[in-house]
Amino acid sequence: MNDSLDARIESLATLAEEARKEFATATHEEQLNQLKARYLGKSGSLKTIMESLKELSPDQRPILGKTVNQTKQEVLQALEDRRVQIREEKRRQELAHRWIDLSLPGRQRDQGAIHPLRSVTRELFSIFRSLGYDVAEGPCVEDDFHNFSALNFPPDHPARDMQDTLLLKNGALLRTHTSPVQIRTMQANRPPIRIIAPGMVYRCDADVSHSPMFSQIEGLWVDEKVSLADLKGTLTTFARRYYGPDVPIRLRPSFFPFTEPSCEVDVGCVFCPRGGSCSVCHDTGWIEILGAGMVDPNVFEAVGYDPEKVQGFAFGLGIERVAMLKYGINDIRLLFENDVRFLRQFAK
Ligand code: 2NL
Repeated sequence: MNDSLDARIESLATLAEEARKEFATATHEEQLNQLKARYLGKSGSLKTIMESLKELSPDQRPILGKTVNQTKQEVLQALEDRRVQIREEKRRQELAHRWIDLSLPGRQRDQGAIHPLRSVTRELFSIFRSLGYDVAEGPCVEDDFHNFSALNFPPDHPARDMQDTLLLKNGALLRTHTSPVQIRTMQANRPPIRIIAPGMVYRCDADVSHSPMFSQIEGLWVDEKVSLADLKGTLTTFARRYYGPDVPIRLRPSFFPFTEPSCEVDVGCVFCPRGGSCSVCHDTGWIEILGAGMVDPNVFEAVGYDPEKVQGFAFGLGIERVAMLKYGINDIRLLFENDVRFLRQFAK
C-alpha cells in the first residue's frame, strides 16, 4: 500500500514537471487553455489521481490529498506565469510593428471667440454695475402702449409708421428700442430704480450703417432728487471709463419725445488723422456716442408715478455703433453675417 502512495506522489511530481515543460512550449493563450483542461479540467490528469484516493487506506488519503492540492496550485501558478509571458511577448511584437509618429502635428481645434457685440456689452455692464445699476430684460414682441404711448409719442408720430416699425398681427409689434423694458420695470416697482436694459431692437431699415435688427442698451435712474447734474456726472464718468480718462466730452441739446430736456453726448474723435480729413467725424472733431435726457413728466404719469415727487434721467446707445467705432468696423452687416474669418480676428 505504501508503494502505491509513493508511486502516486512520484507521478504527481512527474505530472507537474511535464506540465511546466508543455506550458513553456505554448505560444498562444488558446494553447494554454487546452493544456489547462488537460491537466486541471474535469477529466484531467490531476482529477484521475484524485479519484484514485479511495483505493488508499484512510491514513494515507490525507497525505495524497494534500499533495494533489499542492501540485494543483503549482501547476496553476506555472500556467498563469506562462500566460503573463505570452501576453508580454505578444505586446512586444505588436509594438515592434506598430509605432507612433511623435513628429506628426496634433489635430488643431478651432478656438471660439467672444463676438465683438458681446464683448462691448460685457464691458458696458461692468461699468454700469459698478455705478449701482441692475440689468433688466423684457420681451421683443411688444404692444403700442409700452413701445410708444407710454413714452409720450404723439399718435401721429412718424416712428409709429409701418415704414419705420415692424408690425405683427393683432396690433403687436417688434420693439423699436428697449425703453418698453424700463416702462414695465417702472410699472412693477416703486422708485428708487436704477437699471440698464440691454437687448435686440427692430426697425424697417437696412444699409451700411443700419440693420433691421440691432442691439441697444438703455439706462434709467429714477428717485426723488435726480437732476441734470446727475445725468451729466454719470455719463461723463461712463465716457471716461470707456474711452479713457482724458477724452473730451460735450453735451449738445437735442430732442426725444420721452425726455425733456434732451441731449446728445459726443466724445472727441480718436480717429482724426494728423493733417488729413477724417471720414469718421467728417472733420467736426466729435463723435456722437449716446442720447439722453430727463424723463418727461408724461412718461411718469403713464406708469402711475407722480411727476411732482420723482425725477429721473434716461439714456440710450446703440451697441453696434460703439463696437464699430471701437474696432474700426466700417459695415454694420459684418456684425451679423457670422463669417468666421471676420469673427476670428476678435479671438483673444
Ligand atoms: C438714442 C437715444 C434715448 C431714452 C433713450 C428713455 C426711456 C424711458 C424714459 C425716457 Cl422709459 N427715456 N430712454 C432717453 C433718451 C435717449 O436713446 O439715441 N438711442 C440710440
